Amino acid sequence: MRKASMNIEFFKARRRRLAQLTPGCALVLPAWPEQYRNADMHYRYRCESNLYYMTGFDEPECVLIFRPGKNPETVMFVREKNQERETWDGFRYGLQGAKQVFGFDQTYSIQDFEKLAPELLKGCEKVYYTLGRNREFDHIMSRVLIAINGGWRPRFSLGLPPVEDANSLVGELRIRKTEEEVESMRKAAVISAEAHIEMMKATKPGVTERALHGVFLKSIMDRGADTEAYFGILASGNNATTLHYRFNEDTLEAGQLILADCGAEYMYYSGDITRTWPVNGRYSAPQKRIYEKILKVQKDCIAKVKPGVPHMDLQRFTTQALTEILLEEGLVRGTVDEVIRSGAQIKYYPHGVSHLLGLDTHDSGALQIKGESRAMESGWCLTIEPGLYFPENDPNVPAELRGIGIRIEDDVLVTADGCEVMTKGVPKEIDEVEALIGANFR
Ligand SMILES: [Mn+2]
Repeated sequence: MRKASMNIEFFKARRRRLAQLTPGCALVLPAWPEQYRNADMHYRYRCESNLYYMTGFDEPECVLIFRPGKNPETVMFVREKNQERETWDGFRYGLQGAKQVFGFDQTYSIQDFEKLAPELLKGCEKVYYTLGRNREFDHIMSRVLIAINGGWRPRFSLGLPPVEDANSLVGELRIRKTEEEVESMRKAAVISAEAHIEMMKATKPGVTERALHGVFLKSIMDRGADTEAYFGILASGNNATTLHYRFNEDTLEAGQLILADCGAEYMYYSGDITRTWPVNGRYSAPQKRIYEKILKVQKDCIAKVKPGVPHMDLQRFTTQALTEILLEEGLVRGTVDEVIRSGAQIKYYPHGVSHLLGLDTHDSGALQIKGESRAMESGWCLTIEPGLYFPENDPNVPAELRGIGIRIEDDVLVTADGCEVMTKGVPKEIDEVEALIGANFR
């Protein structure tokens, strides 16, 4: 028997909060489809985060129908017990087990979803369902929605019920982390930080990007992480100027920097850290100069995180500060305002400085409301990750900077009067980083 990952009362409390927001409505959340290679090889199944957030249930092939104020209120469609399938794929709770362990009001077989769902959704003022994320289930859901009021024929049908986006609704809860979520976030952050230190210690010329990725995976799994939160980026030299470099197939050379963007997933919560360090243990003069400037921008940006500050201010600030660096280094011309107006800095700073972090590495929750940037609130978890990237084939880049890509990323929790850097365990000061490189070989 598997055990639920968090106290079931936490998930019940979330459903009570959602019920207050949506009386008379219904929420439909399907699991992700399972992934196969060659229709035969199985991958690890990763539960859908909204469904997990509302239930704590992490099996594939299930659907939640939550009907605030109705009886039964929490209805789960799950896989039935099946001895043969469990021999191959492992334990499943089944209808009885799911109901008992997770405190659902009613469970049905997933096989009966399409038959029973229209009746359960009938009379609900509004159905929260996210279209376009799960194409397979969209087809089922469109048939269910049409069936609720008796089909599509105008003479007999009352028409479709109003449908609104479930991800936005649940995102409004997910954006503020509760104390028990923060515990898992901190753990994911600490594990990720320690694994980055292990990668630094295992760095020397001749080691491969892949081998460092392996060091990261071993380090996080040794410390209780389920897996990595996203496919780790191990980008040496010019590879770091590819933002989502994923080949991880080169060998580290003396004189290069290695950019590692890796995070652990712990109890389904993400860490997300980037550090950039010298392969031979010493930053060259130009590498050091750019690194120190970006590090200052990153620390100044972290200092701006507090409740009430519009999240977009972080982007505005880093765009301004990184553009100043580009001007100092001769990569763009004009005044800061002229450069930003023309967008010339985007070539070297092409990404956002911060995203929400939680059950998903790019977590749910609205950062804008009606086109306006939203003010940060205590309980938000986000990344702070400025960077600059100078491709080696860009003739506009001064020769000494070509092939340098640097990003420094930490995970912060917004507190009552500022923020807590959850990933502070991994050094980013130059002397501290240099002291760790290659420590395994000394
Ligand atoms: Mn990130």
